[in-house]
Amino acid sequence: MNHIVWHQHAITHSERAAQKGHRGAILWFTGLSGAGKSTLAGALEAELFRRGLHSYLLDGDNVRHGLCKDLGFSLEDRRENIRRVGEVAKLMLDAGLLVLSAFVSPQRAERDLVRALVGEGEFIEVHVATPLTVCESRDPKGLYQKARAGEIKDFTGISSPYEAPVSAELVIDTSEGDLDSQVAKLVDYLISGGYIP
Ligand code: PPS
Repeated sequence: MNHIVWHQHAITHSERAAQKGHRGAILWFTGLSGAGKSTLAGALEAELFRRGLHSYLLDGDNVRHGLCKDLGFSLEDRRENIRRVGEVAKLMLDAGLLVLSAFVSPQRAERDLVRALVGEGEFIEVHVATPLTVCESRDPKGLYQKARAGEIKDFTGISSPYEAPVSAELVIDTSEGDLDSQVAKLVDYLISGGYIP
């Protein structure tokens, strides 16, 4: 880091927010594989887009095809995955976007590191708290079956730990209620917090 000096942007957060008509924030969806993170974040993004708001969805499966394709699923690699994604999310937040991040992000410390990267109120942790039994019965990609058979190692919830958030801003169990009401809960949070009109 020697000889590298931070370049100060000419445009402030509040100037960007004024131009866009809403504040930026990171909505960080965390939960087990199959919990419904991508479905929920995708549906929220569609609703934000419909309202003319500026957002972008960062999704674990997609990021692992490019930016993080060199990483596996050891706890160390997952930490690096979340570190990189956190930095990208922070840049997008700087650009004034509502950033939706859908990653298992199983370690509390790594999520807290991302929270610490940004300002107060700019990190909204959404615990997608669908129980393991439900995720496993859904098994949309057949991964739980493979993990149980020992064909996939270090699988979250089976052979690798998941540390649930202790004080997430929002908790949503996708096995209860319907998608529309879950999206409405997220939108209400953003409106009541003054993030979006
Ligand atoms: S992490 O822990 O945050 O770095 O994981 P993430 O980048 O979100 O990637 C999770 C998706 O990768 C698939 N997959 C696995 N998940 C958990 N454990 C293991 N070992 C594993 N191997 C592959 C899985 O499809 C996850 O996607 P989702 O959408 O969560 O089901």
